Amino acid sequence: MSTQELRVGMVGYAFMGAAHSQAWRTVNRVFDLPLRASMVAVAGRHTAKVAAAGARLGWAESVTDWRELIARDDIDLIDVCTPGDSHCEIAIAALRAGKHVLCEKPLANSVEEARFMAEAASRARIHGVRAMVGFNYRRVPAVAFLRQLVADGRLGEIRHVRAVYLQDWITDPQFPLVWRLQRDKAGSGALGDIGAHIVDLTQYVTGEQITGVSGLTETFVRERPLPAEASGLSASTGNGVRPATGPVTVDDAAVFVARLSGGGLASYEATRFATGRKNALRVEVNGSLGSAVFDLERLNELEFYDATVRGPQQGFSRILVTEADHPYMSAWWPAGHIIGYEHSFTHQMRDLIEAIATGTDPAPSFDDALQVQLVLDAVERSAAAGSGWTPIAVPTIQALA
Ligand code: SOE
Repeated sequence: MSTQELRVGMVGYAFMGAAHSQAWRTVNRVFDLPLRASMVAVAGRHTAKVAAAGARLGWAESVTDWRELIARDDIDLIDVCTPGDSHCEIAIAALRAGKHVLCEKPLANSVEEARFMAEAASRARIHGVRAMVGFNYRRVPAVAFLRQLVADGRLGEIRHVRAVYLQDWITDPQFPLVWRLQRDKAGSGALGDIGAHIVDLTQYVTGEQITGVSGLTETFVRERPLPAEASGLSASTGNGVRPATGPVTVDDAAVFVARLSGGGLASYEATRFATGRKNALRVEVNGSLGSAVFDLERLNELEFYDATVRGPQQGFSRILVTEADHPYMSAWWPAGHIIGYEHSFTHQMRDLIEAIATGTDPAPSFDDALQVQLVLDAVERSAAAGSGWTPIAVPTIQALA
């Protein structure tokens, strides 16, 4: 166990902050690494809330201004776990101060911001400062294994990729207008929040890039009640006053098709209105020699179809990705003892610490995430332009007669 520390400051402490904190607490207890992460301080806007979160999540101190973390010389890395509207300012300030950065996905709320961030990361890299983006699903062992199978040619030429990321947490029209539903804070809706994951993941496992898209987006519920704290009303609105409402300014769902740099075709679906689906991410890759399927709800498994196998036994096999020689698994339990969603974040921190210690660039980089941002932007522009959209004339009665 190294005694040299990697001193971390985290900004934000909600869902991703909690997931990252779990990983910072765990990583050096599972992996033998050249650096030991120390959880120096967490920053948040509300004094009492960030102090409570810091104590619960394992941070030594809590502050109410993220700029304090960047000014401190006892912090080496800034972990950005805030809504997208602050990624750019915080990450660039940290990089300019010579601090490594881990930034949650999507990188930014716009291509312009993403470009600024990628440029800042390139400049900082000259001084040995590293930057990485939190596309954590790359670090699920079955996903990393799928990438290996493709890279080893086991699927042959990639013909089709189909990826869905399905949630349903806002199907109730009374769900309040939280920050993820506001463009100025989130940049986009399902497209940037969960669509970014399947764009990155499919490019990662295939080693190919999306070269063009045609897409549709939709906002099914366009007006929602303001959150109690925003509307100034008590949560109960006990006086019977109907809570104020506000406009939803992002997509609820996005579907798009794409061409891949290797010549294949891909389809993507990212929605928060797939009623009954809670966090259903599924990727299928069809190649000339075989196919593979990853399903987050069975994240320890990979379905594999080997077209080179002849005879009646040919079919999809279910590979349990828990052997010691599967990615990351040697650090955990004996084969068959499965891991969970949170382990992908621990693997993410492992790879980041390893890169910083060895002076190499962690992946995905800000440049990788800029490319994802370009895809997201292209989908939005395609949807807005209605490009490639051919309406179907509604048949008139006499035409049917
Ligand atoms: C909400 O959609 C969310 O928390 C995403 O922001 C995460 O990136 C995803 O992994 C789980 O769902």
